[in-house]
Amino acid sequence: MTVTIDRQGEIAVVTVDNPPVNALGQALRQGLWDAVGTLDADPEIRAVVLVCAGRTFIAGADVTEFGKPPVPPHLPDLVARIEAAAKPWVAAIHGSALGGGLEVALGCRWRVAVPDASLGLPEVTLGIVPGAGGTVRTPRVIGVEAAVDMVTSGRPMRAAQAAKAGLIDAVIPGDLLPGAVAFARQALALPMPKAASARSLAAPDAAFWAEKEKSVAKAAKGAAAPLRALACLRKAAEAPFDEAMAFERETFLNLRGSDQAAALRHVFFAERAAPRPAALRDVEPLALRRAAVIGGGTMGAGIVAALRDASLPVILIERDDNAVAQGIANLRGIFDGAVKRGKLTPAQAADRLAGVAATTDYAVLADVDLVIEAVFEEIGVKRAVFDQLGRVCRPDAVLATNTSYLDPRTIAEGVPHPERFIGLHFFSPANVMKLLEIVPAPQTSERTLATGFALARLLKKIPVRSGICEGFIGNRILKRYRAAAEALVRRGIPIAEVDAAMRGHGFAMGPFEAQDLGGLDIAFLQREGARAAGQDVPETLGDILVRAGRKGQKTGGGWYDYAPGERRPLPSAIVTELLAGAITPGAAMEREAVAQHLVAEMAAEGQAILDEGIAQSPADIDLVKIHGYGFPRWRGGPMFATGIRS
Ligand code: 3H9
Repeated sequence: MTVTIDRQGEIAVVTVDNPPVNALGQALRQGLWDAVGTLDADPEIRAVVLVCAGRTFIAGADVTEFGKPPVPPHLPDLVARIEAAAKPWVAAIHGSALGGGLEVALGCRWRVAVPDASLGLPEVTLGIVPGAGGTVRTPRVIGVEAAVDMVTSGRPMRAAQAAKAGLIDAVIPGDLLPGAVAFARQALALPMPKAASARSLAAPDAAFWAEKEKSVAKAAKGAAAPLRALACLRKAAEAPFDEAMAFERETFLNLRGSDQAAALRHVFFAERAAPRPAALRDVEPLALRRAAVIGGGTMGAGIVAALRDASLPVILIERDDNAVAQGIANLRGIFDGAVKRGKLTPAQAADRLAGVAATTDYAVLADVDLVIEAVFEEIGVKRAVFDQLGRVCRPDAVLATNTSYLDPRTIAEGVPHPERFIGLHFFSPANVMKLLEIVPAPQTSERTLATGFALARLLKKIPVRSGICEGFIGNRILKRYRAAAEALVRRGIPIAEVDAAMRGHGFAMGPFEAQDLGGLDIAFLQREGARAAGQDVPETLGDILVRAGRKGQKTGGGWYDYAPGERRPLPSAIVTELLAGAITPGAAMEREAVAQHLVAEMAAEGQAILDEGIAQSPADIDLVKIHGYGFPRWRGGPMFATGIRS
């Protein structure tokens, strides 16, 4: 039974129970539709409390229905029916009231929520706009400006903020249901508030909309839905209610069938599947209570911060007292930065730091459950660390190496109980970036692998399993992408054109600007290492620049010049001269063709990675590029964008 009715005197309690997230599938819509009729006809009942069983209030429309023809009752009609009911409804919210869930709540006369509830209209993140009055009722309840912010960003609000904005009428600190029933009883004694649809709003002027269009377009980076949502909000402010509803519905239906919406749904489901691979469903991971990180440099400190954000106590090991002090300073820098950006309070930052014990003494690792090594990317240094870990750690403690390029098999050689060894490739800054490549070695046990995934869930990261190859999934595709971009430059396409093409395609940066930011020297040193080891690695354009001292922004120039203290790339006459001998001008290329060519190159490498069994699915490759390399989410990743699907 999805919808049940219970009577508490003059108050009816309608309970929705549609696991896992009470999504508004057809059966639930029908159940609520019928409940309105039943309760309207019940003379004993004066008000209705709508509450949900399980972990959340209604989390939205059922996204799995989006590919199919809509079946009545349609959500906008259901919301209108609740709003027009003879008995007023109170939405009692816990967990998340998102999308259609919030739209149903907006059809209720009152909304109450527990303190940790969150309320939002995330439709734009799925490539659509709210389709059941979200853009029309929300500005009537919280004002146009706040509604624009909420709908075009898709960001949810916590209960306290929602109460301040007027989106909810009360925060219920104790048990939700009795609190909501008591609220309903008291509310009945007061004058009935106007339905959201009947409220008036102050329409802003044209200058307001022009400015919002600019800022929304900038943040959207090519995604269509945020601007369409803004158009709906403008209609809601300027046209009568019914006209605005019709406009929103039409916009919703058009976008629902769009490529962008399909891509964003693909990412939505891929992200939810990634942390729990089917193959590991029955494998119990090791419980993680205490962790250690070896190395407090940029990467190590970032990993410590990520572990502390998940409330794990952490031991940080460095090689001498100076390095210990530097590691602590790096951590302090991370937490202070979070305080400055308003992400942590000073007290929380102090608590994060207090949970780190930094030392040079490996003996204290005797009882940790997990050690992540994040020292210098050099095989000898790493093996020396694992030598020590092998001696002091519990035989069941998971020992992980954070490496981008080294072969985990070589690092693992000689580690006692090699079944507990695993590669974990974090992305910098490790406390911010969502991607975690999980790289099992041949002897890695299923339990160790499952622990890697459990760690990702704990750190709220997107884990992707990778087989062993140079660069794993992400950096291997990056290498191909960069080589293909260089090949275009060799054919005479200007560097700035290639970057502009990728930005125009939705990337935050083009391949050359990104190299200037990160530095050209790391990849150069790697190529040099391979050459020294006798491999045949052809000279790249990047090599020419590094040899001329151009390592990127940090040296004042790389692919571009930079004015002192500035980050704006300026086309460089020196680079033109340095590369002149390597360029053979060919036919010009449109920007869109440049972008499509480079995405196709990424996808071709992705296909090779799949064929070799390095990646488990095209969706995994998409997640890697989206979460680690700035691939535009609304294109679904390189595999989805080129039609290679699971
Ligand atoms: C909308 O409402 C449009 C309307 O305006 C217009 C209509 C006309 N549908 O995330 P989790 C599944 S658009 C179907 O791991 P959590 C999910 O796939 C919608 N399934 O849980 C997973 O399945 P499985 C606007 C859904 O506790 C399981 O539920 N709403 C939906 O970490 C658990 O998910 C949203 O965008 C759905 N809507 O987080 C909200 N949502 O177990 C999207 C989830 O088989 N949802 N599933 O892998 C969320 O943000 C999170 O799920 C939530 C819970 C915060 C609710």
